[in-house]
Amino acid sequence: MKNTAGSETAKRAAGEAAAAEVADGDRVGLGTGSTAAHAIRTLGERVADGLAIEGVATSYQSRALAKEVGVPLLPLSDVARVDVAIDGADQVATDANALVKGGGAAHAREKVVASAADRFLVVADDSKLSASLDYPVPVEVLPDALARVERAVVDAGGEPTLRDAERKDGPVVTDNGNLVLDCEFGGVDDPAALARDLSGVAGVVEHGLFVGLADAVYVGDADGDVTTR
Ligand code: ABF
Repeated sequence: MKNTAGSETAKRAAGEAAAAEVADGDRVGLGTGSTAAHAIRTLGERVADGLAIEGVATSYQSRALAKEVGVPLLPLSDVARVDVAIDGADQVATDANALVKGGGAAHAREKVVASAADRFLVVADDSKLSASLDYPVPVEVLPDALARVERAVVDAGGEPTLRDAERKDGPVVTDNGNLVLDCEFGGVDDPAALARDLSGVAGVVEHGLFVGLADAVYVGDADGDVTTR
């Protein structure tokens, strides 16, 4: 369940601006989604011009794109820290350091990379900004724990929906072999508290609330202008 609003010009502007922050010698986390893809393509162009970096992909999709554009890769399993990570979001709270991610079902690896980053740069078009978080929170679930986690989400005041694959019958399966529940909470008053509650449920592999992780948010608009928050 992906937030697809927002212009391509805005996404490209945000992705390019964040990619410009990457320096020679950096180890770089490569996010997932259409906005992060602009950053990866820009990094590919900079590598062709002589920039020496090592990329760490957050998904099959970002790994494939990095290979296509010539960004050298390290396996995530070998990496304890990266200098900078660039990734998109489905919703960005304007009044708190909190994001909803996971529309691409890659949020478990995305969070590993973001938490390993000295600087985590979020890239988003301006349609993603919101005074508070009300976007459904993706929760990656161990398949055998589905019923247990669904009940825990309901107990926490949420309404879980199993994410279905768009082009075939059956549920979405993540790169890690798990399922995704999109959990509607109406509005999330206290993202840190909900993040703690969800992390405490056995069978939750990872959820899409990213609280206190972003060091900067690059917001693009339809004119191609970028503001940093
Ligand atoms: C990833 O891609 C996700 O965490 C987020 O769900 C999504 C954003 O995609 P896009 O940039 O295409 O809107 O970053």
